[in-house]
Amino acid sequence: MSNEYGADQIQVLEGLEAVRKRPGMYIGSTSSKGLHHLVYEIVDNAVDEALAGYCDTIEVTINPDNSITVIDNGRGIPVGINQKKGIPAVEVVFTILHAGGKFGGGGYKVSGGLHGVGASVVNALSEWLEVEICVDGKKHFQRYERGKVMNPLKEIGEADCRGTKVTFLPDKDIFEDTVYDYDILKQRLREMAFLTKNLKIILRDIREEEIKEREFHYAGGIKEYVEYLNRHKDSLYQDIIYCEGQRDNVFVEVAMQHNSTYSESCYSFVNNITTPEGGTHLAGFKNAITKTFNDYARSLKFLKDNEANLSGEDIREGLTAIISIKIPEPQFEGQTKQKLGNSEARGAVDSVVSEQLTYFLEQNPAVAKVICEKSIMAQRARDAARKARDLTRRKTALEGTSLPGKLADCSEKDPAKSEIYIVEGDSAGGSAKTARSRATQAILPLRGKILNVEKSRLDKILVNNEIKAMITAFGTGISDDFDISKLRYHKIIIMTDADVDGAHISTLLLTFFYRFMPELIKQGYVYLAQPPLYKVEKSKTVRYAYSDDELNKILTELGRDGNNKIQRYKGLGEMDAEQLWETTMDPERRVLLRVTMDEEESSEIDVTFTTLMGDKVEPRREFIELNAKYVKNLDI
Ligand code: 28F
Repeated sequence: MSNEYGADQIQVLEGLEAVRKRPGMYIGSTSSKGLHHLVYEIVDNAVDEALAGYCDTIEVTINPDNSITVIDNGRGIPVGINQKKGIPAVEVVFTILHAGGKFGGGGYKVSGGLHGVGASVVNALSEWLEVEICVDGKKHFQRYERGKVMNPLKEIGEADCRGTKVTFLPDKDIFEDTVYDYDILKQRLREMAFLTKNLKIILRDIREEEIKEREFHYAGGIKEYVEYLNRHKDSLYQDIIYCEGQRDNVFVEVAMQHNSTYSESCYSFVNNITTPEGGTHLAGFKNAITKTFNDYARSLKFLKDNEANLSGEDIREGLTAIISIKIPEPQFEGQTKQKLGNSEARGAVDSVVSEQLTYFLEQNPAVAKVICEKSIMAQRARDAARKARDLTRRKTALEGTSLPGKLADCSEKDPAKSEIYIVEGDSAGGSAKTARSRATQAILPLRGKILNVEKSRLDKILVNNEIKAMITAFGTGISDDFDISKLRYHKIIIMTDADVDGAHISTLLLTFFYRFMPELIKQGYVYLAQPPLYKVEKSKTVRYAYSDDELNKILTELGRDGNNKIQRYKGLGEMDAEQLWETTMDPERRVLLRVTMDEEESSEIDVTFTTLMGDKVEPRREFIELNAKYVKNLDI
């Protein structure tokens, strides 16, 4: 290494050494999430170049050694000497920790939208990183190892195009696991492509002989995103309502469309980063649509003078929307730093949406009428639901919290030590009641079909007996009344048959939790029991298999002669109480799958549930057949 690098190098090393010492501070975690984050950091820089208007294609390749190559066709990172540091600008980008690259508790970058932020962090956490820049007909190259410069930037030949290519191998000393997941990258890159219209992102996986490749390119941007999110739902009208504009240095883009379901799916983004907790931009959007639709409904007499205003919830019933803003200096607030705080964002979104939505409604009276009518229906249902709820509240006030009759409660009163099994069918419920450990395990049998909450409004949901039983048993209440501190069991275990119907019932239950008690899932209180598929008997030995693979393994172990008796369990009902205890309920021996959700991926979970539960029969069947994948999507 040449001498002139010496002085700078010391300072540089100090910076990147800090990243290696406390990687979590910079990329959130060193789990799989952090590993994938490295790719997003590099791709972000290429996307910034696209947003600046100089690049239209980004290629991401997962190489056979699990290194990643990202290529863009932008201007190329500048190679000239940076005046302040006295080294090439590209070396500054990769070796000096930029002030902007800070992470809050939730793992979100709080950047000023600067080019190159994050590249040095990726470099610090890579065994090696190589950058190739094509600019002015020349190709330049530099290699780093664990953040250290291995050679002065050098020219390595001619170039007939422009752009930046970065290849890096995540450091095995830093990351728990260094194997990339194609589907995770696919998800995020698709989202990035939706959020940046006209940008083409190609993902390629060349690890296996059979190469995987996807191209994401959406001329319609977030309009196409809304179309995609509604793809398995029945939309109430053809058009996607779209607003775009700039106020106070805030660039605002909104796309929305109503569907025939009763739930709301609004996703907000700031500088292409999702904000699961919303913030000022989302508040501005909600305010704008509430005001605009009420004004419109009044002026066209959909709402009479003596009738109350539509609430925001009424208008957003069945609404899918993407709110995407670009802002120079985003400020994030709240415990997890996921909530946008900039007040100018509220005004900007409100103003752009109010103005353009008013115009749209005037131009499209048929669409406007459909939305007003749907909102008025929602308003009536909400009134009815409130009355039903008041009634149940009054009842509980009078009777105390009377638990449902079907519930066989446990004697333990400490929620942390208590669990409740939600069991499909009366007969299995009976076995479970006999089998259980009374002290800590409560059993709630559910009769027949569970109401599909995707297809029902709140008023209908609240009078459904199975749902009422669950709400009272859990003790938490639902929606706005939900209070996690009142939860009576810290394990809610769904136990259904290991077949397609059982999977369907589990999904109906999960959908209900997800829509009305999402905290149960977010805080990890919901589990799926795993009943065995087979019982294998050989003389005195009894073994249970939970998958076909396991069955094969057991048969091999026991010897594949004619003396194995194999029983296939078609349902929980075929097991007696003792077998049920041994295989599925005994805390010492059972396997439970915890249901979790990643807030950043909530738009995908949403699709998972609607695909299964919505009105369109075909995608549902397809989905149930792909059950294994569904489990994976839910990250169980
Ligand atoms: C594969 C990853 O990182 N692409 C990038 C550029 C372009 C410029 C730039 C990047 C200037 C001084 C910071 C070029 N020409 N892909 C990428 N493309 N960074 S990163 O500038 C970096 C700043 O230091 C660029 C004129 N202005 C900017």
